[in-house]
Amino acid sequence: MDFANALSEIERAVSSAQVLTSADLRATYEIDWSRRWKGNASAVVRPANTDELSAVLAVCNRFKIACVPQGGRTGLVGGGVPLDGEVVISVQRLGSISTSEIDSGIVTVGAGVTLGEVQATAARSGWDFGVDIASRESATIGGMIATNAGGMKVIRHGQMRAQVASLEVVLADGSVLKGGGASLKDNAGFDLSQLMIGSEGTLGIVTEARLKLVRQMPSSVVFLVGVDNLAAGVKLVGTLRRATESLESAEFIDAASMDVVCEFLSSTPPIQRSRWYVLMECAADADPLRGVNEALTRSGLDDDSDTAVAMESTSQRNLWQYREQITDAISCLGIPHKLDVGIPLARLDEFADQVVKVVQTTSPGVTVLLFGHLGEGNVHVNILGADPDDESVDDAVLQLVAQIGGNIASEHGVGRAKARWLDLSRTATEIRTMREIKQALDPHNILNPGVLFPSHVSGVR
Ligand code: 2HG
Ligand code: ZN
Repeated sequence: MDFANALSEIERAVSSAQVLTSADLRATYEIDWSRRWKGNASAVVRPANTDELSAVLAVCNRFKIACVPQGGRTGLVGGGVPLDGEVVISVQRLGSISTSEIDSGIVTVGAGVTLGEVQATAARSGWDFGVDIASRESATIGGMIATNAGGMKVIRHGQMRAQVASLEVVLADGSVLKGGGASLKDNAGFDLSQLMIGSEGTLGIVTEARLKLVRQMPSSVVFLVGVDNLAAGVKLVGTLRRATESLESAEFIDAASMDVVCEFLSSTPPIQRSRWYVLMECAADADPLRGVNEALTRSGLDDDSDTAVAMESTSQRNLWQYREQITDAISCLGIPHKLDVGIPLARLDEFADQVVKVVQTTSPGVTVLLFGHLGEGNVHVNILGADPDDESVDDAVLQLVAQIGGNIASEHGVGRAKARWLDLSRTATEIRTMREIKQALDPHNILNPGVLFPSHVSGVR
């Protein structure tokens, strides 16, 4: 009864057309992109602006209704999927884009704007955006901020956190937190916008962001080299970083991932078969090859036979697809276990050897694929062939990560997938402090319960 009353209040706030309750209309909002996370929502609410979203949260807070904020559903840790009858709050209709501060290198966008739209807006004004991920046409800025997304350009520009000038966020009780104003520097107390970034929808719902843009680099080169081990790849990246400031991306692909993506693309590897492949991009005002050849030579990798170099956009896109299409290629073969982990660069090689052994011992016969962002030691461990609900393989990988001094969530967040392992990466004091902040901002635990922290309040009806 309470829920019916709450729903009529919500309908009054956003109109009944934007409250989806029938199973067929809810269906696409109840499953994530990877098909790993699927549940049911008691309703899907689609506010058109901050005032509407604020009114919706105020009602949910009063009736203690659990909510799952949702963007483009491209997350990979179950952070945006209702598993337990929560109300989904979709930000997809928050689609405003303002270029009024474009001369200061700032664009202001609604949470539902996709990364691709931000990139296109930036490009039209002679700017670029510092974060890029393969799901750019679907991933929304709100979700990317909530998860502090990383991607292919972190080595040069940092993660989402580094691109945010200020945020507008609706808190659990419906009040609106607007950080930063129009100034470019703001040192008056806590940086609450930064607190929200990476909080995975547990502290508030981002409605609008002022994003910092970066310079466009007109000349670029993409190259793929084969290396025998990841230590050689790490050395090459270090050599390049010392030789040039133009390094924009440094990615790695193992032989198993290259096989899978080649099969998917009906293609063959662009260079000789190798145990590992390193894909890099350098971008500069001019002469992007400056420093690159020297670094390759110094690393003993200048032999044409195992290096592919692309100078113009079509051949560059062609090389990039061997890295960007791996996720889709794996998805065609089944529902993988995905473990996005951060490993100290000095121990990357050791981790790559050990993780395969550990997984094969825990779950004999499965396929392990390793690829990711070399600059940050960010490994995407994908495991095909294990039962999606059997967490023993996840446990084995995450325990190894902790033993080796790595972190359990490098760029995808903790979500529901890794909440039970949070203490492998955070101390008891850190977890207590995080819980105290959560309790202060969302005392009824209505925002994304079960995400980040293991669930302790079911909260729905
Ligand atoms: C990537 O870097 C994404 O391609 C997806 O973060 C990683 O599919 C994955 O595991
Ligand atoms: Zn990634």
